[in-house]
Amino acid sequence: MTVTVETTGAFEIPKPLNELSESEIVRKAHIGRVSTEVLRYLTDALTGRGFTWLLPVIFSKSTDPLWPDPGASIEKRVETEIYGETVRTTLSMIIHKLVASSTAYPRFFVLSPNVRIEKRERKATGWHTYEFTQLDFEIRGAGSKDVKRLFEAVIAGLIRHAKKQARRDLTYLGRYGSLKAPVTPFKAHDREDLMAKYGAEWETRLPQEIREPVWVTNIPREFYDFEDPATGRWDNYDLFVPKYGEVLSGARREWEYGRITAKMERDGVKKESYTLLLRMAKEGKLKPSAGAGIGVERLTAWLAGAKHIGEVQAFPKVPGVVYDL
Ligand code: ASN
Repeated sequence: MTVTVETTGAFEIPKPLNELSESEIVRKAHIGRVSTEVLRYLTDALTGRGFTWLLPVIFSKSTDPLWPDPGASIEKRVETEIYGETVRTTLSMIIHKLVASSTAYPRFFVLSPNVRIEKRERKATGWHTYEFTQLDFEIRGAGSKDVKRLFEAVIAGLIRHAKKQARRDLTYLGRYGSLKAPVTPFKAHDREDLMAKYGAEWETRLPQEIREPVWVTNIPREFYDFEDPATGRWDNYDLFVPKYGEVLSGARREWEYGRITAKMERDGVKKESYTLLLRMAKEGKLKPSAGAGIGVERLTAWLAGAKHIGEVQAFPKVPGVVYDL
């Protein structure tokens, strides 16, 4: 297959490995080494802090509804039948995380492939792919502050590590000088204030304005993020990095049966797709937790100064393009 190279104005659409020129292969290899250091550092940082490392799943009866989520743009949901039952490919492992952190794995992470068939127009954002990997983690009994402080330390440590261990690669990529370990704690902005300042386009405007990573809190979305019934505020947090955008998304979680079902009813989420989760909640077996998922390719793209997130993937999955591999 030949992928026609198209320019979107800002960048070329990433090509498959067999179509790269010699200099493009060298660039790809440098990005591959930055990616290796990102994975090495993140997995060491979490296992070193007592996290259990689980392996991912692909097919499940329940997966993330990704609804309502103002940022979601799903063209098609992948469902198939196995052994007479309908299963879905993983949109995110959030449901698995709630169950796992409430039972055998109070503190764990997983490198999880997510399949999200994004609308074609997202090819041009440079920031979406229809398969990507989340480093998804969950901590029983934790709150937002715990997760935010933990990841500020991890991001700052990662940048110091990458500048040391991937110095040659970052220098080749022109990123060594501009990549600075951020000042912690990061600033936090309420989404309502950002809407007042930048309007509905805040998600694209914010990365153009900031010089350091910042948290954005209080974003209305799926039932599993905690919403304070008294104030209506959402106890969730996304991490935005300069020029690129959101690289991490997470929250303190809902765990009470009445609240989860009320939110599902309000949002039109089918309860029959979440039978096991709801049974556990009803029996009081879901425990309070907090966590988040990091887009591994996005985080690497920011570190490496990639032009398109697909450049970070050995086998790019750019919306609208079906590759051989
Ligand atoms: N991984 C995210 C979280 O932990 C959920 C998602 O990807 N939709 O909150």
